[in-house]
Amino acid sequence: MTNSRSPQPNSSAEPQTSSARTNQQETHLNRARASLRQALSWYSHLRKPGQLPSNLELQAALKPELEVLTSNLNKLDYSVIRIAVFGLVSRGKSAVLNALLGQKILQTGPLNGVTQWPRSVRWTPNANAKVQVELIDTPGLDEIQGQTRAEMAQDVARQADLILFVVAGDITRTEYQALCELRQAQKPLILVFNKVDLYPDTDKQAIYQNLQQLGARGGDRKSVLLPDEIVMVAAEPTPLEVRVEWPDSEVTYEWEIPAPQIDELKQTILSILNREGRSLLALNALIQAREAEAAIAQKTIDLRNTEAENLIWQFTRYKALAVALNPIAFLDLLGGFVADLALIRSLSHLYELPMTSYQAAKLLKTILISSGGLLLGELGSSLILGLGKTTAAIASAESPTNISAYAGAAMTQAGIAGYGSYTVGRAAQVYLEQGCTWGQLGANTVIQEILNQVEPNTILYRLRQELEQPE
Ligand SMILES: Nc1nc2c(ncn2[C@@H]2O[C@H](COP(=O)(O)OP(=O)(O)O)[C@@H](O)[C@H]2O)c(=O)[nH]1
Ligand SMILES: [Mg+2]
Repeated sequence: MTNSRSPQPNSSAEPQTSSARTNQQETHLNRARASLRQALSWYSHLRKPGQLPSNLELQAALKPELEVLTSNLNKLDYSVIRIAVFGLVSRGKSAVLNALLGQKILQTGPLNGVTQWPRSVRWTPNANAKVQVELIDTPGLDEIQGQTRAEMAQDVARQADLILFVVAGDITRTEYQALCELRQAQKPLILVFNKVDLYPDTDKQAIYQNLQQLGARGGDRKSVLLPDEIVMVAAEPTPLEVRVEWPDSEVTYEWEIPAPQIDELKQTILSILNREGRSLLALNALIQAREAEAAIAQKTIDLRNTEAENLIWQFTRYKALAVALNPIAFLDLLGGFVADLALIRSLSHLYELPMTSYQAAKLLKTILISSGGLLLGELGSSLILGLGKTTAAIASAESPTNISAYAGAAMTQAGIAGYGSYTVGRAAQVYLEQGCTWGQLGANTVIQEILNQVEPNTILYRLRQELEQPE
């Protein structure tokens, strides 16, 4: 008898061996790099000065986005993971980073405002790490006010690949709000419960359980935190006064600084970095690239708005005229189709957004289908009126009175065709605004690729549901 078991297809949900995982992470990094390189070459070389009057202005406007693309590509090339620390004032954010670093590099202190600006420090967690880590210290979320605070937090969170949120006991309302806001950044987050040396064991456990419950209770059905994303540390334990008895029976008191308790956090971070660090890095770079590309498209479209309007109208008139003057049915239909295609090509050229003829044709098809009724009307009228027009044209050759019949059919048809062209132009504008991140090696495509491959036990897997929701 033959073996009834058939070989199982290698599903992405199955746990992988560590070497397979390493390969996969490497692939993710390479795909992200390729995607960013493609984007950079599209956007930095296409916009040469001199071709259009607004080019210089456009170049200046796009500088920040091009910088985002460049800096993310660098990050990928050097595999630098950014870990940012957040929390309210004096929770020990700087102290936690110092404890990870193993030396007191960042200033800490009981006074508010010791850390004024985000600061970053290189960390080499272990000798054979495949990634480099940059630790980013920030001021307390309650130290800077209003708009600046929100901007700083957003900015740092956007750049971070992993977020440490430091609390020092039961969480306050402000902290909970800040935590939820940070979760919006859709980045992996570890809740660090610091200063555990200040609490007796029972209190410590009670607070830990509170934090767990709070994490599980997140808004809109999603949990804010999983239990293994909460870690207890004592980054800079309070010095203890110890009594020292000397051989000559003299007694003195000395301050002893207990060793920090930081190993569990270090291990948690290391295992994340090891398991999915490079994939997280790739994904984050792609997400930032996608944002930058959307901004590039938007700015280009805004700056070229007048030219685009003119172009659309020009094509609309041209198409209407071509359709009206063409006496043969089907040929005008074809002519109209070609005109729409040319309009899409011209628009993408004007915006200098990447679009091949193939993509333009596909886009036109999508538009034809999605704008249904109106364009069907156009097609229908092309056929019926076109046939009528052909008949009228034949008839008008025999009798001059029939010319008016021809003209009537032609005018109606031209009006509908022209309007159709206008719709196509508008739809193409919208598509170009959002569409160039799709397509081969487009940021969205590669993001999907990576997300489709993540394993169930990873942070990425958990982020997937959130990331997959359309923006
Ligand atoms: N007892 C105790 N105190 C700590 C611990 N970590 C930090 N601190 C103290 O908390 C204060 C604020 O620390 P700092 O790192 O400057 O807080 P930040 O404002 O969040 O950066 C300092 O006086 C630290 O000595 C800890 O684990 N245990
Ligand atoms: Mg600080």
